[in-house]
Amino acid sequence: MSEINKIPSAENPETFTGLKLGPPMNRAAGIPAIYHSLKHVFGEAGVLRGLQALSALNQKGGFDCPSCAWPDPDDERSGIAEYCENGAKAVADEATQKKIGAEFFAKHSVAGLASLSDYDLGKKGRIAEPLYLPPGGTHYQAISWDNAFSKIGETLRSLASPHEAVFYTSGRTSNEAAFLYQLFVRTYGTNNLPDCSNMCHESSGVALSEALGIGKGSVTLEDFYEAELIIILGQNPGTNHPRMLTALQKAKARGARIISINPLPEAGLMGFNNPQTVKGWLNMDYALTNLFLPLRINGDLPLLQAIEYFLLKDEAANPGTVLDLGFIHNHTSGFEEWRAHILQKDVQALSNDCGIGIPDIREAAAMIAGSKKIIACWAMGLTQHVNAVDTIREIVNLLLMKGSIGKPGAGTCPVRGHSNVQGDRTMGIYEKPSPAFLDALEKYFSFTPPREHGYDVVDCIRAMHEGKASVFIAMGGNFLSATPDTLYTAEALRNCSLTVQVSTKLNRSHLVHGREALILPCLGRSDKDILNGETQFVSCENSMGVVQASKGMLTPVSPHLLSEPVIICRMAMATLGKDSPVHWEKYMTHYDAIRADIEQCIPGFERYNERVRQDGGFYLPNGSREGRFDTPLGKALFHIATAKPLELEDAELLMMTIRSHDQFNTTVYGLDDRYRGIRHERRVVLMNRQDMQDMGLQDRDVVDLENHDGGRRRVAKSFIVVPYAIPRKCVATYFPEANVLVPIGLVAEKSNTPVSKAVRIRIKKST
Ligand SMILES: Nc1nc2c(c(=O)[nH]1)N[C@H]1C(S)=C(S)[C@@H](COP(=O)(O)OP(=O)(O)OC[C@H]3O[C@@H](n4cnc5c(=O)[nH]c(N)nc54)[C@H](O)[C@@H]3O)O[C@H]1N2
Ligand SMILES: Nc1nc2c(c(=O)[nH]1)N[C@H]1C(S)=C(S)[C@@H](COP(=O)(O)OP(=O)(O)OC[C@H]3O[C@@H](n4cnc5c(=O)[nH]c(N)nc54)[C@H](O)[C@@H]3O)O[C@H]1N2
Ligand SMILES: [Mo]
Repeated sequence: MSEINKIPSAENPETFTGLKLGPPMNRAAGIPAIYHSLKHVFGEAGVLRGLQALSALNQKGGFDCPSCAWPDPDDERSGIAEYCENGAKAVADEATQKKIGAEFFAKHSVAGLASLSDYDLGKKGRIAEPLYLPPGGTHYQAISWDNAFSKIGETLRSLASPHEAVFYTSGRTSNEAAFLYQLFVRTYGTNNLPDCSNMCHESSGVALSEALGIGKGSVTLEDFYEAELIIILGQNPGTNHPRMLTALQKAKARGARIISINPLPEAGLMGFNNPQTVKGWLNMDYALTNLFLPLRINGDLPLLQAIEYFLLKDEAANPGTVLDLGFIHNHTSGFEEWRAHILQKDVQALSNDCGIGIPDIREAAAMIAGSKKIIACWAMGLTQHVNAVDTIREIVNLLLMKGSIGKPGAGTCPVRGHSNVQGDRTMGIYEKPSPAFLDALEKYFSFTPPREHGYDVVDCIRAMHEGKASVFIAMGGNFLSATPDTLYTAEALRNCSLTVQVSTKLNRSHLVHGREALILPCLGRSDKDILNGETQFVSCENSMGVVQASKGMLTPVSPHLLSEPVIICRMAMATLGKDSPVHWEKYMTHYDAIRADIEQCIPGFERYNERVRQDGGFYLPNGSREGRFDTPLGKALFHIATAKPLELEDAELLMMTIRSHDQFNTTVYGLDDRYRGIRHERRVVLMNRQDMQDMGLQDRDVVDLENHDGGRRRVAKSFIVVPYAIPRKCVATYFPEANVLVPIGLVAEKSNTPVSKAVRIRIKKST
């Protein structure tokens, strides 16, 4: 077979792995979770290496879990296991002893590898040496680090403008690497710094900054233990933030109640067997949710407004019993206009729009009315919608009317995804940096940073598609598979003259590439990183603004790996030469030198090198946590929004793309979604039984999914229909198999986040 003209596939192959269905579970974790985590770790890393890694995971002096951004307890940490099943899987994935180098790539062409599923690609092992794909080449081949950096430097210097290059970051990058990366990119001359946050919590950042003056959440872990009520919207913690269940369990034991707002009855929201306690081992579980509201996809804004309507009515009937009038008066602005707006709503229409009946809405309102300390948690079920920013501001409205921000036991909790996505933003990975941040860089490093805003994820895809950008460099991640409109993004990447991926593991972004391509293999979180004979550590910021050290301890699988900070320094030196205002060599001798300069440029990092060495790290300042709102008025702002219900045509359904239990974003660890009872298959579409009947579909029929937004026909072929407890007209598929259907033009207002949770689709039986 001639490989030369074959364009590698950008999509997962449309093959089935053999679906097995069981009943969905109503409890998360327990003994099976321990079994599954150990099986993964020992299978990949071997027993000794596996035990070595697990014993250091999330311990003081150890390394930060590369999975999610949920915080570690400040005080007591479970001596044996301060991690969860999915953290252990993430470690196993990274600590694997399998590796692939030039020999492997000489045997396997790019087109051949593209015919494998993400699951099979991920199982190949760690990338062991730098690799280069020449123009017209069919196979990656070895390249020296020096030559790889020269090629990047020459290409970047040859561009007509620095704005023709794009520098992506995924959220595992440490603070140290992130600071150096943005510094390199800005001394080179552009703010083209798109990151995974653009697809993730960008909507939260925008909403919270506008309303409260800081784009981060306000609560700490301790607040959970003091809360009276915890509201969880659009989040599946049992799978994506399993250690949050421990916090919820402890909160419940101290009397908190929980409202869950989600189209699906996710196992982890319903109950929990804590595998770190004796009771959990004995299967004595905790029920978690007190009130479950299975709303329609994107029904959150009307639901929140309906709840607020009843709260305002109750306050009017019994003045001073429901609202925190003192807080509203002293700390907020815009309350009266907002109240008038909510009170003129037709509450029955709101109920119809969200799909939750009035009695349940009243019950939620009663629980909120009776609580003084409320925490609201949310994740992708809220952020990846057209009106995401409005919805999150409505959550803030609800908390503000109750005075539930800026006091113990209460506040905002956007639960972050990647383990250092929040820290990367703090370090300046942002296409729209603030003038104050740029001023600080300008002053300390004596150069003129670019002031014009750069491209975010969606804009950079368009720019590459239109030929306005032609070099794409990624610090981690899997850009092709994580982004929307897979085939459009593939065209964009193929338009580039050079694509560069700094990676640990093989993924589809290595296979859909520019005219020339480089893969630069780096150390992961668990790997030992030695400079000048001294083991280095890096640092990360978790979802609650705690900065902590992370020190890997495993021997790297190959001597040819470099750390991310070293890769960035060498890339910068090869590009900027002697004229660089930054002394890059210094950073490659000891990472203390990086932290010393971060301290000079970013507020909150005073005595960074000293404080990061304290057990448990340190908290960054957070105005909204302290009840100080750094908005233009110096007050927290109420916001008026109107829900525009998504009108579906008769044959249309609304699709959300979600994570299964056996994946971390585009890394597929296994084929099971254990809690949902779906095993050994990922090409499934979860549907309401009634909708199936109306459409003449049977259990396990094979269907094609189609979307037609913006005049482009998008088809995802061959999905197996699975009946599921999901509201009418709503369906669910897995990310990234269904990303091919998410239109590039369908983005959230203000945050430009791809709308991965509300895609209009039509379903046709496969022929
Ligand atoms: N094991 C594991 N851990 C992870 C990840 C992973 O892939 N695997 N990914 C990490 C990352 S980067 C992130 S951002 C987080 C993601 O964490 P989550 O946000 O929990 O991830 P999703 O699977 O996208 O789940 C979205 C949830 O929102 C619900 N939902 C969908 N649409 C709506 C809606 O319109 N309204 C409401 N109320 N709910 C809705 C879905 O039913 C689902 O329960 O997890 C992080 N942690
Ligand atoms: N349809 C749909 N699309 C989505 C989402 C959704 O819910 N639905 N969620 C979005 C969200 S929330 C996010 S955060 C993005 C995620 O987007 P990304 O962050 O781009 O994707 P990941 O799958 O997390 O990236 C995995 C790759 O990172 C590399 N890697 C792992 N560890 C390291 C490391 O330590 N250093 C380096 N340099 N590389 C490393 C490995 O090569 C691995 O293959 O996807 C978004 N896309
Ligand atoms: Mo994310």
